[in-house]
Amino acid sequence: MEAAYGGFLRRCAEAAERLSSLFREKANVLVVGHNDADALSSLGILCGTAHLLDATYVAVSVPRMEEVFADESYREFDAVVFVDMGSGYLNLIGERISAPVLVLDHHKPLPVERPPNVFQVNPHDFGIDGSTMVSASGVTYLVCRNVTEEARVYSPVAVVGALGDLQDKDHGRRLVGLNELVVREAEELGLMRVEEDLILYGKGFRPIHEALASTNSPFLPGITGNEAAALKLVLSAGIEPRNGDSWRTISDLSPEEKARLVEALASHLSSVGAPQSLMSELTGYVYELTGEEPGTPLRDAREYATLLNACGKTGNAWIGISIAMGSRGWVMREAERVLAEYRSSVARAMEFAMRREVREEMRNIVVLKGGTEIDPRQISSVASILSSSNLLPPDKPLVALAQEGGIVKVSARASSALVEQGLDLGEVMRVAAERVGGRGGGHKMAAGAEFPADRTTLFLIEVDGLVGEVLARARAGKQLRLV
Ligand SMILES: [Mn+2]
Repeated sequence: MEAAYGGFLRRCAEAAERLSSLFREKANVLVVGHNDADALSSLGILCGTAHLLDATYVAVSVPRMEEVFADESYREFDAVVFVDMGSGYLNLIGERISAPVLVLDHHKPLPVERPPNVFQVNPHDFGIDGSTMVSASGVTYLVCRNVTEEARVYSPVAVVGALGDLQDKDHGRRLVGLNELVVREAEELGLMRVEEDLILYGKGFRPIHEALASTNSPFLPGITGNEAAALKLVLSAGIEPRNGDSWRTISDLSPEEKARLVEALASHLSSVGAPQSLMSELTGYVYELTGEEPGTPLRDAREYATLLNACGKTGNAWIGISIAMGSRGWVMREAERVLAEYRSSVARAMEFAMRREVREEMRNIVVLKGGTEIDPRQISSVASILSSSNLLPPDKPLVALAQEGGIVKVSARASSALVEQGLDLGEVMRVAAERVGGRGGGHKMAAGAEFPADRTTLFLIEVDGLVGEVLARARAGKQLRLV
């Protein structure tokens, strides 16, 4: 398998050499990342490796690139490493930073000349799809394991980042490509076990009905967010929810009980008109971190990702980075508190998003108008959850908006069917945002943008037009590039 990725892995080794010499020389290194689970995993792996080498570094997590350049403090460092960001900003980085820069990213790079001081590691440069084959945490891991063998302990954290970026798009929600290579290394080290099982949130530590009601990915109509309905479903499946004084968890169920639960869920979902495809998302590959305490959110890689995301999206990135580096104890207790608060605030945002009147259907897109009711830091979670529900027309991408101050933050999602027809939301967001004086970009299926709030209508018209144009031409059988 390694052979197929030879060029890319050699690039990782080259980046590792640069990183090791910076670390060995005790250079003052600034490490910058985004604030989602993949970014915090990447920051954790990189800082953990720096820590192993007793290197000097400062890590920051920022919601957007512009914040890095909001003041001049980045100039005080001997080198800058960007993780999970940077490939879309090579121009800006080259203009502003004169020190050596390392970019470890999986977003599609801009087709621009590479500034001489920037060394980029990006799977797209090697024909490897960065939206399904490897995330930033995987890239960072594949670099760091060349810096020191000891960094291999972070292989499970790399898997967490990939799942945080929803890269489990293969049949059975399996990770493939370079992600699979990392999974295999984690298994060989005895740090991970992969099994096919139910994929429900908190299945190892929550009461069964609570696990069902807290499952957001996929969104289960009538069950997600409704514990009473979930309990009714458990009872209707003939499953005893309690064992004496304590609640049973999904992990406690026998295979036969699990099968009954699946059957009850399937018949519930078909009775509410949910698509059959939903069931196939409920079972699949489960990535278990065997070195973690059973019954904690860190034991399951998808739940671990949710915890990191909660830290990043609530201004508590440092907690997530520390967890990913390996801190436990009181840091873990803080993380669990942040997670609980985050889940209830996302639940409130979802309740708002579910109201029909906040969604508007345009010719080619569906718009969710979050206004100031939805925290811009949570708009991407809300968009992900909503796009996995069956409430939206499958043939139109979702464009979710939230506003803070004079800035609107956008998170857009498209189905894989639309992507197969040629839609590239990252490209659409980039072009539309630039036309209204903002910035955008991302992946084909999931992308984002930001722009001044008074341009909202204009932006939506641009997006609607671009999506319509791409789909019409793709449907006519032609391949084209925007702009
Ligand atoms: Mn990422």
